[in-house]
Amino acid sequence: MLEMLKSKMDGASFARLSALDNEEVFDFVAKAVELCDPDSVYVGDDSEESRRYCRELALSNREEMALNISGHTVHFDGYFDQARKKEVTKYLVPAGETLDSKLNQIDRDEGMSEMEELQRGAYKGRQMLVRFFSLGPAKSVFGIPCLQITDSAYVAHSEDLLYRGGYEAFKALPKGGEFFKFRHATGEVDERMTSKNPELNRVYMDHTKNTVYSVNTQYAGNTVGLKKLSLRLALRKADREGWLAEHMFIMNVNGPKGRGTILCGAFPSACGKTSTAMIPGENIVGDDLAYFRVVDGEFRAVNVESGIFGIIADVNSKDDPVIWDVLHSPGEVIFSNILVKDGKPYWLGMGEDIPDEGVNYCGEWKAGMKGPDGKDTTPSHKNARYTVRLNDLKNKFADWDNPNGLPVGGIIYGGRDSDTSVPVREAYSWEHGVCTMGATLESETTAATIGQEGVRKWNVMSNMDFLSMSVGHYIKNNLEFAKEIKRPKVFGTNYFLKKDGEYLNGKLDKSVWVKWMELRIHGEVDAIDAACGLIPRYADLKRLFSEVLGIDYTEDAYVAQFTTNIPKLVEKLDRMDAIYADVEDTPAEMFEQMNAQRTRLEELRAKKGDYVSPFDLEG
Ligand code: SPV
Ligand code: MN
Repeated sequence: MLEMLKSKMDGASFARLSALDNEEVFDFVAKAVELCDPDSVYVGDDSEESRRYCRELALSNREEMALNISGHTVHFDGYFDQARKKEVTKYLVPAGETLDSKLNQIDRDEGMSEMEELQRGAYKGRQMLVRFFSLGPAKSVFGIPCLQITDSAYVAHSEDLLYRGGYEAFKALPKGGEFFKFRHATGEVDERMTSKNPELNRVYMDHTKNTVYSVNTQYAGNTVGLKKLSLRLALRKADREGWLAEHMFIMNVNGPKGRGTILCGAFPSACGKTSTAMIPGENIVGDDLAYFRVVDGEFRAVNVESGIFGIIADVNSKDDPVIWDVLHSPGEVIFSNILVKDGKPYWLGMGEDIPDEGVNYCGEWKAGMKGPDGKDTTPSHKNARYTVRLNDLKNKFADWDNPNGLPVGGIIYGGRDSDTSVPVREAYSWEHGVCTMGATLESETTAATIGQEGVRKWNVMSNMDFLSMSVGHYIKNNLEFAKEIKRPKVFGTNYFLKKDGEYLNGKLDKSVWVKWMELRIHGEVDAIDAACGLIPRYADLKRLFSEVLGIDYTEDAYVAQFTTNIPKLVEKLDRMDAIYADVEDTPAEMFEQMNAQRTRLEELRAKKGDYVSPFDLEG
């Protein structure tokens, strides 16, 4: 086998591969060579030379094009390949095994033969890239070594920005040591290097073999193995080993006297996740994926990634100065699916005039053009993105890469809801928060999403798309995690409360909510019991609004934002009862917490009526 592999690669690549002395790696590489039939194979390590090789290959094979600023490139995905595709993302289930009936799945043998057919000969005329990365810090209890095989230099380049190198971790791996592996094949492409056969896009996950396959797609959410493909595998591994893999940002909030407190947050898309992680004056640790473990008796978290694959729409110089600066300075940045005119990138909501022609996700684009499906097009796709290294952000947390993780003070579950929940509230306990804030997380559809506006979508811990077990089992894992130690406080946020069609909060108000949470974690402010959690006192918010934003926070604003809306909160419990009646393995605790919340709300209603001002609660 090694002889066959040797014939496909140069001496340096072969030396790097054979130095690993790992049969499972050799087998996976050999299988890819036999099946996909590349002209040649490149094996990289953690060196700058390997990174440069992939970066330059992405340019020479036209998966990326250089932009005016040095180091900046643009990558395009096909018109029908602009996001993750749930319908074609399936678990390969071996005969005799059952997965939760709500998970998208296919018989393993059937799925494997379909995938092999689609990938057979797919690397002909191309070079196969073999790269090694680490999920989480490599030399750490959190780290998971990963092997990525792909014929896309854009995928490898993205991974060099988004993940820590893992070649040395593979070298140090004991015999039989566990790792994740990914085999992606670009498939047939057109002259723009985008899929000719997007209808044949498949993402198949073999959770029994820690392996994910994908084909006929370029979009990073389907191809970059370490991002969402790995999250499904990590959820299974975490389940086996008693830790948690979450779809959360991590940030450091600066408290009084130089104190820092780590908050992690799960927000479905378009609920304020990245903007919270990037609040001016605080520090970002990560914006998308977190692993939690108990380390030395503490609840600790690592950023699984080392970069950001962020939505670029609405990034502007005023609201997002840190990202804006990175996107306008020399250095490695991959823009994807934005509009390019004369070597300059443009995107929706950037706060500048956007040209009415250029090159974008449609190809040569002109304003008013319809897409191949007859739909209206936009200058830049609403899911257009930037890929950058965390180290390039001025507001990164200095200790973001700590191999022991960072001690977590609080967890936030953030939804989008126009009429039910107050802007910020604290759970009575870990269990109360996990059940009534995380497991009942909802997001309303917006004008930017497909379908009707204002429809509530249930999204457990914002991790729903990635669950590789039943919802009930996942909630149970959250409830049971870290039982023996002090758990973080849990908070619920909602930045989207409206009255008469107008938002009740300013965009920057979240800066105040995180400061309040930070003080609560250290027991430095009191709170008011509002039957579904603890809410801030007026005096504390008045002071914080003044200190943080220089705003005079009025009693009227406080009443409008923090009135307990009992009819709407009960409606939410009704919705959740109906949903959970149909969820397999729901822990009893879930129903207990929801019933207790209902009782508290009904008792409050009997005393104070349907709508209870926070001043009425205080009194
Ligand atoms: C998300 O959609 O949650 C993302 C981008 O972070 S993707 O890579 O598509 O998952
Ligand atoms: Mn995400």
